[in-house]
Amino acid sequence: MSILLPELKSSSVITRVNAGEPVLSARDMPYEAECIFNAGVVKYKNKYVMAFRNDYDYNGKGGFHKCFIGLAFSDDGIKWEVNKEPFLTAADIHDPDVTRVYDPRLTVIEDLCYLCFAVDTRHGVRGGIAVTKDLKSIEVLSLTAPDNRNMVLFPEKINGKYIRLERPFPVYSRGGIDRFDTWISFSPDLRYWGGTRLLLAVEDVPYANDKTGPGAPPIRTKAGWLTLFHSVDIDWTRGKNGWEEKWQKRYCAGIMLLDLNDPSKIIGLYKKPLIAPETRYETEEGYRTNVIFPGGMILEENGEVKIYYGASDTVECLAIANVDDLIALCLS
Ligand code: BMA
Repeated sequence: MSILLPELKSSSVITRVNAGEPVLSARDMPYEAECIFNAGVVKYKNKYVMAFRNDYDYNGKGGFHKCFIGLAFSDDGIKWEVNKEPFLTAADIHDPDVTRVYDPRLTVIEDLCYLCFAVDTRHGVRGGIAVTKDLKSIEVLSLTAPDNRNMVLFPEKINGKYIRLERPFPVYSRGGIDRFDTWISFSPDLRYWGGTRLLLAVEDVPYANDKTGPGAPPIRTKAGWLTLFHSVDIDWTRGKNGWEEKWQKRYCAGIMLLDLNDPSKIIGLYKKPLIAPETRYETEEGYRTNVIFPGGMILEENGEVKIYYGASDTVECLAIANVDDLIALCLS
């Protein structure tokens, strides 16, 4: 197959903080760590809080034996102090079927901090939702049926319902290949979910041919819910990249606007990537190259938007943009 989408560039409204150097990586960790990435970030109790994934103990064959979720705190969203202990391990889920926990996303709703995460189990991949008041102990509220992950919660109820975005993996019905889309579901209590609808299909994104999935929890703006997602294109001519024998996918960050009162309606979608892999950390170094995986977005009072993303499944990076520029892209 020929190269389908050779040239993808980040939008010029984006500026990479620290000239693209990571804001958090394995060298900042107080414990054994190899890959620090795919973080969720919120402001909670006057601090920036980051929950990140730590994969370590490489198995020599394209994977890691161990993985947990760690926590870091910051006063400015740029310099981070890491908690000495892991925040959430597979054992903390108290389900013997769970083997790994990863890809955290954080949302504050009415003064409580919610954590969405993925778990690998012996019977499939599931998406979890947990709540914490103190960022020490957590209560797991729900786990989806397999296979599902990449869940994010909206920061407020809409029409009396909690809302989440999610990414099931329907392998039979989409032709036996990756062809995975972003869905939206509703809940009265964060435990029971329904009303599920398709939100963003692969074919809706001009630069994707493989999958789309939720990125950071959406943020409220006057124009609509500003919503990041990840998009994936695959090219079978891509060969060895990073540490793996073969890695033929590319992940970009995309952006769209959802209707404030009915977020199952897309009211604007930028037709090109917001962030495409370009820097050394994003394209050359790391475990898997060419992966931008956005998981946190914060709107500051001055209109600056901080976008946190995992780069190459190895480090955590930060880009900034102005909220009006992001809205304009979605409506262009
Ligand atoms: C996805 C998830 C992410 C990861 C990405 C790229 O399917 O596993 O955690 O960042 O692949 O490897």
